Amino acid sequence: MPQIPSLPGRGLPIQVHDSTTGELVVAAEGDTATMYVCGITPYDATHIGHAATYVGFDLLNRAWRDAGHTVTHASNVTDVDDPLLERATATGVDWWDLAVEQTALLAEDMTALGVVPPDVYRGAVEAIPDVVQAVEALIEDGFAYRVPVEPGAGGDAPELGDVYADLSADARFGAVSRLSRDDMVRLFGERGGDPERDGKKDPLDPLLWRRERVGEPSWDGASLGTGRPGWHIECAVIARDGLGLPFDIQGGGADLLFPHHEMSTSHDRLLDHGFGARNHVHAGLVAYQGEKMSKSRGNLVFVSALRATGVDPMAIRLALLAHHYRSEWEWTDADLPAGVERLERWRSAVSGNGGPDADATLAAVREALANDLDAPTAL
Ligand code: 5CA
Ligand code: ZN
Repeated sequence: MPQIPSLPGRGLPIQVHDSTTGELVVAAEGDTATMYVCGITPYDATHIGHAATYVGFDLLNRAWRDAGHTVTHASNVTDVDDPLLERATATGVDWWDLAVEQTALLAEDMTALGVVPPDVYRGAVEAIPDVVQAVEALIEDGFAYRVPVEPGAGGDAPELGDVYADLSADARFGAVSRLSRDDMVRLFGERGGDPERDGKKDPLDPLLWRRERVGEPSWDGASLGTGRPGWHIECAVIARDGLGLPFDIQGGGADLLFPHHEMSTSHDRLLDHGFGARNHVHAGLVAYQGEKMSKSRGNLVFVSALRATGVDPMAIRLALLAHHYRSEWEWTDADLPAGVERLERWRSAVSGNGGPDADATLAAVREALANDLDAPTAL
């Protein structure tokens, strides 16, 4: 936990861009403010894209505190999912060792960058009993159904099948991203979904519980049978249990708007017979060498590698904050030296005694941050 300085006076109400309406909203209206920020899938952490997203939401956390809110910030670690298992198999390491090592590295990097840690922080694996109960409740209510598994799957109770959410039960499905049906089907296939799976009622119906498969880890699923959780229900349950429903903001990188946040909000709506997240906020994706920085493409710049060169992590933080959280930008060789130069200039400026009155600067910084966290202007 970094030391959080308190400043004289109070910040303005913070407006942020809601991805659903495209409009600025004051997402937290009461004394408290709640946000769920999707955490990493722990392989190949922490690249500059992850760091930009987490520093962006850290700015929201700090701006909210400065505006007088008591903040509760919840997050997860997707410590069992297809991409993690695939990477472990491809590199010949134990999937759990990989997850533990990369989760620890994220914590080290976030600490170095001064990111205030989440108040509620849970792994997919530790949330399994709660996910199982939630999926059982969805089946009970008629909001989820079983799909037969292929021969050899499902351990000693193959007849139980995998479980999928029935999106037709949620009249408001689609209200978060407001995408066309064609776009939804395309993105679902590109981002971890299985539109081609036989036996589903709708190609978009998302997996809630995947039965045991040979060579994959599985856990006791009570009436669901042995297996592991789907991705969206993991975040829906951790957010619900950590923050209560509804909560103020669901956040992450822009790649999570659909299907992940559309689906997890839908799950929370059905679980609560009401609401999920009130607002959705997304950080722009950072590119490198002309393409989105991503684990699957491998065009990565690691925070830990930059730290290993001896650079002050606060220079990395400044390099990230020089870009507006919503902009899509490309990390280049010029970013880090600019952060280093700014840090040196600031440190030398404040190293003497005295100086001009800071009131006008503080007011201007608060005004910039209240306007959709405009960090470049604030810097
Ligand atoms: N575990 C899931 C979320 S539940 C996941 O998306 N993990 S991740 O490791 O792929 O990404 C972690 C966070 O970093 C997500 O919020 C994601 O949107 C964000 N992110 C990933 N790549 C980039 C990028 N190039 N630029 C900005 N943010 C990114
Ligand atoms: Zn998530």
